[in-house]
Amino acid sequence: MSIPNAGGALRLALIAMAPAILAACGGGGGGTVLPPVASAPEVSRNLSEKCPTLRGETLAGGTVVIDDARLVAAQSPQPAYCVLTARFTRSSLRFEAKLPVEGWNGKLAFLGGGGFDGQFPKATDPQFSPSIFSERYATIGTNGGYDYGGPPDAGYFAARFALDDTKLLDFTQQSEHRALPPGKEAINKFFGSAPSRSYFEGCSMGGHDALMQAQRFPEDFDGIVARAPAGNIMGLFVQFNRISKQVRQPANTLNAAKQSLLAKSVLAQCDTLDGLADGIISKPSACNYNASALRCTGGADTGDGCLSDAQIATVNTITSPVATAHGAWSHPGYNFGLEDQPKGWGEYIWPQAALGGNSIQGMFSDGFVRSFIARDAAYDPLGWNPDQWLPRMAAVGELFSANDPDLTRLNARGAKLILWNGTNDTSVSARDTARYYDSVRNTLGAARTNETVELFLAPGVGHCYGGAGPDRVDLLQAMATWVERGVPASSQQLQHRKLDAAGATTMARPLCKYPAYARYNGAGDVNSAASYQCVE
Ligand SMILES: [Ca+2]
Repeated sequence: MSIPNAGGALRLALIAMAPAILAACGGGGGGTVLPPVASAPEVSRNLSEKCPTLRGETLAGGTVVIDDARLVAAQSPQPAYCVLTARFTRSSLRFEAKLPVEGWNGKLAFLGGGGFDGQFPKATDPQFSPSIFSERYATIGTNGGYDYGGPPDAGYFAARFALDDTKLLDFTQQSEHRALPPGKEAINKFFGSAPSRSYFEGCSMGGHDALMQAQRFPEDFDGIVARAPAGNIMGLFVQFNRISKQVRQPANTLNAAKQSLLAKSVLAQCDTLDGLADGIISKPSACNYNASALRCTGGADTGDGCLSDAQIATVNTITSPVATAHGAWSHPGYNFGLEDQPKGWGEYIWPQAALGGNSIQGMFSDGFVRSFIARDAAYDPLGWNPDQWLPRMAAVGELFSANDPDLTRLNARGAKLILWNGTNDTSVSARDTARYYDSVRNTLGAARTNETVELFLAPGVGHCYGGAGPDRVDLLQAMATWVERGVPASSQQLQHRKLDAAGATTMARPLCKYPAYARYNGAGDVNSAASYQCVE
């Protein structure tokens, strides 16, 4: 559900909530250095000259047209690309391909979108792996099946595209699957060979799309990186609606002072459960916090030093599970931690004046309820009861849900899946991603799961990136190593890193394969990964 670009009043709101969303440009370099040019200048010149000649060519038997192809000069960290855009003639699905004119590594990185899509993903956004550039992948990304012309405003969140069945089908499950064959065809036209390997990486809705590939189109990719994957999208929207209804009532919400009170109280109980008081709860599964410890005497709001019963109910709503009748759709709630931070509960949960008192969870779920479920722009999401819409929920879920734990087909062909989630993500809950991993393990068994899937939780990290904890790790490179050299990501001594504005590492922790977490040794530099062990 990440928000790629924002403008106007909403931009201001997002700046206040999550500076990293807008500080993304140039932030994804990770200190990596582009490799030396591998191809001869002669080849490069040929490709440069060839690039614009692709304009007007057709793909997929004439059903896809390349409507633009042009050279774009290198701009760090990006290499020089032939950038082409192509459109499907019978729908509004479009894709963009970026083809390195020098030193192509022979491989494809397909990029998943974010939020309600409507534009091409940008590999410079921090949720993507820096090896996309340093290893010179060709990339493809789609518009999700429709174009949204402009930054995410009220119209973007309204998601009216979902009233169109073709756009709905593309957005929910088909856009990448449909774009892959003509995308590979364009690569073949340009380079004279198809990609030797095809990988997929995406976060948030792009993580949902990653799981959609793993579950429904397991032949499409050799390796799939699913960051903060919103695969349980139906349960997620039920939970978004439930929480946003609660926090939108002014008496229920927590002002800044009460958010800080709660955050301090949570840390006092849960911070050192991982061996270190660092403001990061690295073992959230052991944090059984109860907000009633902060109850105002009598339960009414008597000031910033306590929480009223209504405010305690809000905390309980955010952190507790929800399920529709018969359990068809469910969600496990959110972890404690970063309750007073812009990249914690501030990012998706707390209401914002610039959003008319709504929250980002509410903005997204209002659009979902109105355009996907009720298909009525005047419908009041505050009155929505999903139990009264179960047939429609089932129909949309058949298209949209990417929560199937049966990865037998992915396992059978030897493809791999890496799951990753920040523990303080308030859009895609780390609990939900862990629950999905557990369900895969229950379905495939431990041995086949280990062959195919690994999950890494990033302590103190918010949605896709940012937060108190170290948030960067090149999972595309980890995936390529797993697929091509047979070394699982968990055996690659990977580290999460926090980077300063210049790209230097300021904090590092080992990646621990779930259910292990990084425990401090009790001695040594707290910012060095060597001072931590992965323990269960
Ligand atoms: Ca800690």
